[in-house]
Amino acid sequence: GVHSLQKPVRKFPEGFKFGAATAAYQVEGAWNEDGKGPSIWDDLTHTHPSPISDGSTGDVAADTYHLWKSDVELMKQLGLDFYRFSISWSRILPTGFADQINQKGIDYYDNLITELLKNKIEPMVTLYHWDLPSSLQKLGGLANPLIVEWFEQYARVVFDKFGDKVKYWITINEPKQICYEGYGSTAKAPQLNMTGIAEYICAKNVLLSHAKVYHLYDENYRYKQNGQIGISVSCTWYEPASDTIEDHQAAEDARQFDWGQYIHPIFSKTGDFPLSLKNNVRLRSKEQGFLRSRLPVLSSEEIVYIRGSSDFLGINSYTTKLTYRDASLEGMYPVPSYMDDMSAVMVKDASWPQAQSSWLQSVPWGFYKILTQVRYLYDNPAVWITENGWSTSGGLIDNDRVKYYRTYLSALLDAVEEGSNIKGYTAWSLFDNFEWMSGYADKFGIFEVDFKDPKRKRTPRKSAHVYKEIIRSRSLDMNYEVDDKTVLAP
Ligand code: PNW
Repeated sequence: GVHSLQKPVRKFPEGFKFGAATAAYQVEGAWNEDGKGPSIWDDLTHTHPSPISDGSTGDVAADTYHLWKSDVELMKQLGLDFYRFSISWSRILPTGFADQINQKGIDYYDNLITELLKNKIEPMVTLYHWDLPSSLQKLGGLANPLIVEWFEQYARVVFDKFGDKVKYWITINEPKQICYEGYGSTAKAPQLNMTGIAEYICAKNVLLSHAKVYHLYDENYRYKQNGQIGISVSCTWYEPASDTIEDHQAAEDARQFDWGQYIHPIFSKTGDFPLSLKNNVRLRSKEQGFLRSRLPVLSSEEIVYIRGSSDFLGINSYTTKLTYRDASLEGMYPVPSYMDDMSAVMVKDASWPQAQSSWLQSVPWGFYKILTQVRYLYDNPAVWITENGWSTSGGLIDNDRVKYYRTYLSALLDAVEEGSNIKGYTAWSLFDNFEWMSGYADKFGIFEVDFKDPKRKRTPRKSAHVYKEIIRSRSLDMNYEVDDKTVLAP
């Protein structure tokens, strides 16, 4: 299609920023060092038998807790404009509450942030990337509405300690993955597995937690710290499997359930959950004998409180799925369930390039469609691509990852040229890391990490060389070549 290689060299707009991302549990290690409290991912990975496919844990991971200084040196050589990482809540507040502040945890992040700034790399900090303090999970975690206050108290400590140096904040990484995968299924901690009920309760609490911390920053910190604060939402493109009206509606429902559920309340003019989500869950709930919709109501005060509560939209985007409607859905999904409420079926297209991760296929035009839809539906908000990347089973000559990055960046430039207000792009990931239930088998790093080496040696893959040149030249040159020998014998 149009997302082609017709122009061999394309320039990024003036001021466009390039970064790379990690998340605390996936890279830090030091799970019980220097006073850190346990999180739900420590608890899950320490269960016997292990639920992680390779039996691994994040106990050591890429050991960035000890290697932060040399890691910043690698980032500098790569030329990063910014580094996106997350703070481990229980590393700085071991009980989850602000009664005990763990100074060694504060020092770790303070050292990292100071070293980044010394090297002219802007820190972009995520407050919550899935590692809830265990104590708060005992109280129900994100199913307890008090999470809003707990999250605010944590954010206060973080803004007080680091807000003079950090100018880009992300409250929450990927509400859908937190709520559906963690509370509606067993795909993530805490494996609550109460679909049809728990992910919707979680959704309301996540939106209110996000809004609370946005308003906290906006009212009490912005005037003196002058930063920006947003949220990162994962956006998959759902393409109708055929040209029937039914399949188009199924794809639209899937988009509204997947990301409209979180973006619409914050970024639309009207606020609140999307209409199709409210209608689908209400009708199904009634048929099933529930006296109220399983989707909690947002009061008019809550709608106003959430609406507009973001300076920018962070988009994490990886892939596309074909979507069709199956009128009967006979026995396909449990009742009640999120999947049954959506009544759409998602499948892969065998012709799309397949990554190591089973859910991930390369579909650059789907990324373009996400960016175009977001521009159209939400009045062209400021967007940061806060994650995008490709997994392999390993190896330094990662030509498929290079191709993925180039074709997705080209699709991004198509959207920018049509008017999308995209401020920056973040590669997931800087390093190979603990890929949740897949352990260390799915490798997303532009730097390889040797997990058998006690020193966790890092080596740049071909994609790191190519990304470095994209950043240096502020442009995308499809013909720029890196010699395999340079990669293999650095
Ligand atoms: C993200 N999808 O999750 C997470 O933020 C990272 O921690 C993780 O390591 C990375 O992607 C790779 O899995 C995803 O809908 C969320 O396709 C959603 C999707 C994919 C990944």
